[in-house]
Amino acid sequence: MIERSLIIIKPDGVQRSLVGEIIRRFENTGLKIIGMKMVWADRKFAEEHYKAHKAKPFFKDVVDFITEGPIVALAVQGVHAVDNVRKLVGSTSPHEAMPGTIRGDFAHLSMKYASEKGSGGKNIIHASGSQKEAEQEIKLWFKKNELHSYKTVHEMHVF
Ligand code: FUP
Repeated sequence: MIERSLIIIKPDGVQRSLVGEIIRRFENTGLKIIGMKMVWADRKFAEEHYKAHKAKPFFKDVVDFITEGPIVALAVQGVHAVDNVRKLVGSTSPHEAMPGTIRGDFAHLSMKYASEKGSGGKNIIHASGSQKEAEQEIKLWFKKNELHSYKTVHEMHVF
């Protein structure tokens, strides 16, 4: 039940200075940050990250978008981490994301709007969709020695 999940604060989140606000929301729940770094991904790396979407019409747009500026990658750990992170992040399309979620609070566009504009959907954040995806993504984004094992006070109170 203790899982890990990968979170990426995308270029729009970084450029809008939302990094602290976003990380605070995960930390507040007691999820443990076990890895964190700022990276400017190149196209090859971004294409690997989005390889599941290779055949989709928006593939080039999402690769363009995630490589347009630096991003912040985080690996977090906790009980049902994948679902808990997705809950805090909200629906993929910000216009459907509930208030209180990161996408619902800080964005409002739809994927339809983004497609018509010919751009990747600026939805601030990426979060792993399943445990399998999380493990693959953490392996892609972090080397073993960039992931840390330590105790937080939350393990006494919320785990
Ligand atoms: P999510 O798991 O919430 O990141 O969403 P998906 O895996 O379905 O989509 C991957 C990324 O493609 C999302 F960030 C949103 C983006 N996307 C578009 O830019 N346009 C689309 O029409 C659909 C998805």
